Amino acid sequence: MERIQQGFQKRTVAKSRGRRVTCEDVKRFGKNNLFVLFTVVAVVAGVVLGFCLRKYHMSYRQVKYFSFPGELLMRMLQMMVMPLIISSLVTGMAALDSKASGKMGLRAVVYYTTTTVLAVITGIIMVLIIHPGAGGKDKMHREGKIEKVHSTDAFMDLVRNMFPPNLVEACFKQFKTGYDRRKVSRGALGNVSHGPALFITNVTQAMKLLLEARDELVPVPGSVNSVNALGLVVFSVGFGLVIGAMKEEGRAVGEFFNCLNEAIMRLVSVITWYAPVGILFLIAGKIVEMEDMSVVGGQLGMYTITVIVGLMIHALVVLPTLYFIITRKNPFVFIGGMVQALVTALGTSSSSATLPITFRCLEDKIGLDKRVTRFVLPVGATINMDGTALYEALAAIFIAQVNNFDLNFGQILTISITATAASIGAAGIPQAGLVTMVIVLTSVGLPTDDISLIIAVDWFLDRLRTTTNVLGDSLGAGIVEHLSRHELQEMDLHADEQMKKPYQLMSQDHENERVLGSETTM
Ligand code: 7O9
Repeated sequence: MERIQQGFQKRTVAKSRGRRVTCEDVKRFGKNNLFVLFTVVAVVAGVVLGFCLRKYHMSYRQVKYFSFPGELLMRMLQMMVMPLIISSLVTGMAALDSKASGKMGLRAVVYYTTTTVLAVITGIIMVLIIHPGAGGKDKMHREGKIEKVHSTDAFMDLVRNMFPPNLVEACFKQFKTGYDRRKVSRGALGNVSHGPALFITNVTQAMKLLLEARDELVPVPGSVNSVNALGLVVFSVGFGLVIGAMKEEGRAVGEFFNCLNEAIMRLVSVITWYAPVGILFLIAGKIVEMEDMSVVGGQLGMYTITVIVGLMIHALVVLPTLYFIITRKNPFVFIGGMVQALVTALGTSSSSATLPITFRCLEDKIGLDKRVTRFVLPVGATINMDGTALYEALAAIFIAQVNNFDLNFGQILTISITATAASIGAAGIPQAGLVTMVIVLTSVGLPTDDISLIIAVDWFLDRLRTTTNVLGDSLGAGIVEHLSRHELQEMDLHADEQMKKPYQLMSQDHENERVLGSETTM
């Protein structure tokens, strides 16, 4: 009981401000802020360096060599993601009893859907007000080829990916329906596929069948090389719940995953020291590499501005207001603590690669309860993508505008629903970026080839979407923690009666050690 109270005190003390200030505190504050400063300086330096180097017109090879330190950061972060999501979800679920996890899960899901719908509405309002598509598409630049996708197949792939038949394979492969051209004959004898009909009685009939045979695209199973995050999340949640329910029997495995999680987080704190360098080169490399931006004039320029304004309104007005209404705390203090994760999202343009840094910011800087972050963050990173939802709805309406295609209310509603669904399912759909956009466009009969009009700016807008996605996940964790505070306190108080408690105690004991650990790594 004493240890539990100590743990509880540690957390409340860490959270409260204006307490006795020790020399240690000042040092830690200085270091933390120095670090944020480093990260912000890295972005500015990256942009400046990138623009300075552009005039040297580097070759492709030189650009790749130049971005190497950035590539290394991406690789290091991605290396952490898989063990991190598995261990955090398993321990996060095991540490909660089924009632608490059910309630917390419900709150998280309500938050995800509300914010995604709000994001879509913001995007639609912005694109309707600014109307960036006025003037047609004839003079616009096109880039890339758009693959055709069948929405039903993409949806089935999503569901298939939730249940990977082989967990090891799920760590590097996703199921993706491919298409094959096959001769299919639909003769007088009914639907006959794959080869000659069984009852061909004469040559004329055979000839007729052959003439009527035509090529048809048939779906065939295939796969792409990318982590099947959705499958791993589904498995880890289920596994964690079962371990929690097994009480004493499941303790050993639970402690194993807890230790794994702590170890990974220590590795992450080592990586964070390298992050500013990596971010600098990621950003500079991208700026050196980018095509001449002269294509971004006219409608495409207006479109870019519309997306930026929409994302800013969502990230700096809608989400903070929601946070303030629910928790009555200053959202900008929260966002201030997240700077490092937000900058990493900007640099990497991947919310999953940013996940390790998001964890660190939320647990160490903002001091959220680990039982909440471990559960809410990986799920949020997989299904909550406000920026992506806003972007897809906005892009679809922009494409309608450049085609002078008048959308009625029903069609706008269809776009909202498909954009929401696409952002939720993105992680489960292989090569999601374009595929989800194609699905949104086909839902209202817009030409999918016109995605090539917006590809030129996608790399840039992707970075902003990712930052919004990470912010949405983080504020969500803050809101869910606030709403679940009573259950968490109750669990703290009754901890000694529960078998699962040792995980929490361990993690709280390590909390301080880790901060010290990360200081010594400097
Ligand atoms: C953006 F959390 C993890 F680690 F479990 C996790 C791992 C992988 C979560 C998600 C994924 C994943 O594969 N996500 C994914 C996201 C896959 C395809 C597309 C997207 C959408 O990405 C965003 C966008 O393009 O708008 C954005 N780049 O948030 O990462």
